[in-house]
Amino acid sequence: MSGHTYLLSKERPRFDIHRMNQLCKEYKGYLVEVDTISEQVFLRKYLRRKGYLVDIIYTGFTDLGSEGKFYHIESKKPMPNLTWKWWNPDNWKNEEHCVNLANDGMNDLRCNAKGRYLCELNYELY
Ligand SMILES: [Ca+2]
Ligand SMILES: [Ca+2]
Repeated sequence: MSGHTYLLSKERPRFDIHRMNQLCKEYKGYLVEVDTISEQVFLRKYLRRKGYLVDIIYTGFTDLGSEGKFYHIESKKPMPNLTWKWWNPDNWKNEEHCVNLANDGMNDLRCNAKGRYLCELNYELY
């Protein structure tokens, strides 16, 4: 969205929400906090156009410590009403506490899969 910059990791390391959020902070950002459905649609279209949606793309949302109640790891604000993937969040095997942005909606998944992660900066880089 305007006034914001998004940085997608080149690598697909094993995810660790605290570590990756820390890496985003090195750019004065945080793991992406999708605020509205229009931001979700914007990001989905952008990532799909670039061919990145074949990968897992982790966001900053989690329900660690509050099963079923998703919040943002940095702002601690509740996750807004975004479009979820069909049948999700399903907390599959009671192991899914992080959230990735997929083509067919947000999905909860385990917090240690290998994937990309998206940082959001509250300013324009270019
Ligand atoms: Ca969960
Ligand atoms: Ca799921």
